[in-house]
Amino acid sequence: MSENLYALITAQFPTDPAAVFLEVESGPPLLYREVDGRAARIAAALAAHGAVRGDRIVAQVDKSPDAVLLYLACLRAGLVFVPLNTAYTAQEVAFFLSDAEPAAFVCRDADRETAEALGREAGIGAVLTLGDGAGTLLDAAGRARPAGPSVARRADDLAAILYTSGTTGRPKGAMLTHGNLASNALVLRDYWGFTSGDVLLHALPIYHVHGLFVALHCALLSGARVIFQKGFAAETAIARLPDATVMMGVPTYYTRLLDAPEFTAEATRNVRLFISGSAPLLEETFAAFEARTGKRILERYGMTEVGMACSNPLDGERIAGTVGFALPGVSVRVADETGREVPRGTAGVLEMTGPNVFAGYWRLPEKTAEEFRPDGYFVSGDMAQMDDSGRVTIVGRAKDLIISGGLNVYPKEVEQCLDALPGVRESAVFGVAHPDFGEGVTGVVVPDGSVQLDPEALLDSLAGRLARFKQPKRIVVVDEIPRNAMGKVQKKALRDRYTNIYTG
Ligand code: MCA
Ligand code: AMP
Repeated sequence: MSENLYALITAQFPTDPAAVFLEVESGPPLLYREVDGRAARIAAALAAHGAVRGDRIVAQVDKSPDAVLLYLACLRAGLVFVPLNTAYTAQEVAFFLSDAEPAAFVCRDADRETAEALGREAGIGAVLTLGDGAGTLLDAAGRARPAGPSVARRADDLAAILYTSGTTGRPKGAMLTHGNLASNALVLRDYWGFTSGDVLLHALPIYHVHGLFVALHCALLSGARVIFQKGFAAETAIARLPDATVMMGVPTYYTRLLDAPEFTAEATRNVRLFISGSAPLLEETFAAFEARTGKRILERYGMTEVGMACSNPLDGERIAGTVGFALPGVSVRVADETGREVPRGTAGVLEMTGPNVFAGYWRLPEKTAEEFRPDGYFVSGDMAQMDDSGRVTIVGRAKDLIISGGLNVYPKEVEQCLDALPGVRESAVFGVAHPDFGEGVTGVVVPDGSVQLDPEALLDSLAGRLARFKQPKRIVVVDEIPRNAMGKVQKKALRDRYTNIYTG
């Protein structure tokens, strides 16, 4: 029997021919009954461009029903979907193309010329745009004979590669299998009680695990309706909340909602569940949200490499500052640096194993081996403690990572860009509390004396090199960077020194 996630998904579709999958801000909705036919045509158009099962398809496209259909078409055809953040610059995309070696690169209409140049450089067979004008992927799909039934896949066949950056500054492709995605999706649907009566307010981007897998799979596997918004804006979210029963978001969405006076208990009256994740939800946000709406946000914890690992309960107690319990089928432990479990209540590194845990980093077997214990537990790099009941609290990070508005920024990557700028001797990048993004990317640079350094000019120089969300919100020119006796940069000292830079 095929273990293709697509077959599992379509088997759950509602039988009601009028059932809506995606409701968009303008234009007709995408009905469940239309999904398979349209995905089959896109699959056929990709095949016509030479894509065969196991090939990667890199997509850097705007959020739209067609983008979701492209993902589903890849699953259906046994292709490996590789979504990219739309904020990545051409320079960043060039790396992903050369690393993933896709059969096709699907881009936005507006990026066509640059994408073609990048595609030629990386030797990619097909560069396609998702628009519906002549010559686009959808144009070809419209004229294609739909592909046959979905391609048989085993649980350990790859479904997607999602890139995450790393402490070395080089992004790594996390390989997720059909089995990884299916197991996590089924668990979440049931754990959070999704049914066909649910209406999910979806404002997340669909190039990350949160918006693409967690949110969409819960809806697809329950036949729920999705209010599919282009992106998050408090005003548009509040306008549609009265029609929703579930909302998922990063903490910034919840703080921005709370900043809006029109966000009231009345606006949330039909919502049975608000879910937060991707970054720590401050206890004060949890409390303010409950005070305003009478509802307790359910916080969960996950990673690109493992999908969701822990969640506060749907029916039990949701405790602010904790991420709840290991999800069914997922084993989680808090361990010392050798992988030995530490006593309950003691802080250590969070590790996990289960059918949700990824198959390794694309073409990086050594890096993969480094992140797993011999008994198969994946080392998350997050510091946590577990109480006697198994409830997990994230207490910090062992990895040098900043999470800004739910997006990960690895300081090393930003430092490498800053160090390459004329006049910079060295730099250090760190995260500091930020009222909107949770953490604000912050940099200090030491001049080499060759030119006068101006923080604004430095920021301008980063524009083509780094996605906007990775660029420091502030750069400070300093005489020296604090180091310990071993010469290691003291990031903690920097975080302490600039702790109020955004909060005044
Ligand atoms: C945009 N900007 C950012 C960010 N996003 N800067 C820092 N951090 C960000 N996250 C820049 C913009 O380019 C702009 O720059 C300025 O900040 C403000 O733009 P604004 O329009 O306010 O931004 P936005 O469009 O509102 O975006 C903020 C956002 C968005 C809504 C918080 O970043 C977002 O949707 N984040 C969610 C990310 C996500 O899905 N994470 C899940 C990863 P300027 O104006 O100066 O040019 S999956 C994951 O982590 C795991 C698996 C898990 O557990 O879920
Ligand atoms: P990503 O690499 O984008 O998948 O981000 C995964 C990281 O997000 C985790 O390793 C954590 O550091 C962080 N994260 C996700 N959910 C939470 C949460 N609820 N609380 C704290 N950190 C979280």
